[in-house]
Amino acid sequence: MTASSWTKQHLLLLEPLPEPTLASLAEYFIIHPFTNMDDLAKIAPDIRAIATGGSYGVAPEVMAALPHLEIIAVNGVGLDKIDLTGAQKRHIRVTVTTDISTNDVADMAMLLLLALKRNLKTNEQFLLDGNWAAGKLPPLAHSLNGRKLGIAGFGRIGQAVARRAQASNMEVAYFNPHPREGSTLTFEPSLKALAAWADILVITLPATAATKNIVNADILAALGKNGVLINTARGSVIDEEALLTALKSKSIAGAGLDVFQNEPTINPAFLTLDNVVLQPHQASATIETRLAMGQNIIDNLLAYFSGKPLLTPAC
Ligand code: 8YV
Repeated sequence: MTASSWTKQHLLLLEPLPEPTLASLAEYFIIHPFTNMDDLAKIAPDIRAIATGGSYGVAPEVMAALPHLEIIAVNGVGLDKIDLTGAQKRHIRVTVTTDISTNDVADMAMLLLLALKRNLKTNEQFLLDGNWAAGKLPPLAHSLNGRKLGIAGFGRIGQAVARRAQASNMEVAYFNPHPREGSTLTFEPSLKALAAWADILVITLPATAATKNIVNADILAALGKNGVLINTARGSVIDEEALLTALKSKSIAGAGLDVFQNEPTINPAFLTLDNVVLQPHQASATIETRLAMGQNIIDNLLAYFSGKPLLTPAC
């Protein structure tokens, strides 16, 4: 399809996209970056498509303000900030970037884990402070080799974490609503039992009503004082007050967190801890992956407005 044989539709942009993605998108759509509800009211009747991020989603009032909305293309895989039932009722299609970010997100889980276990932050500070040059040595770190890694949520990302953990010679088991067909790894139907078994608990669960605060004080107590928690899923799956208490009292050893409740204004108590590694929701934020995600958005939108099947529909 060429841009010249195409009638440009109006698209509401709710979250920034990479420049090259925006440039390609602009060949086919009139892009309206969201500013505020008053400005939106002026263009609302024209809008037929939305592009948004997984962590940003679509606010209910924005969806309600768009009478001719037909498709929401999500730059991510998380659907927790989108009213899917409402979309279905209005026959609004929703697409996600299925499987594009899987490996990067799994890499982030391992990065957080290795940074914690191998004292990456404190060792670098030690070097920068001149301690090494002064002939000192930092304390020894901890090995991943032979450790037990439990994965909560065994979809694509959970399985990609498992492959990496096995390559690091770790024992792996998983918690999931059901055993994953074809997997030879140990399925553990109880999250608490998995946490009690594991040295490291990696959360790759989707954010749903059922998983809200699923990692609570009980699970953290089961993980224990040598246990490490890694979260690359969504902040809502962890009871953050319980986690902060566990981290402050050292009743777990540490946490590697890429996601939080109330992003980006996260609970400031996280900033005061010495047993955490924190990232500003960067698991899928590589140039390669974000450009591929952007292309997926464009391809889905073009397919939809050409009457072709969606590439990666969520509904
Ligand atoms: C992105 C995400 O950070 O896939 C998701 O659901 O949360 C991430 O990949 C986000 O969608 C970027 O907008």
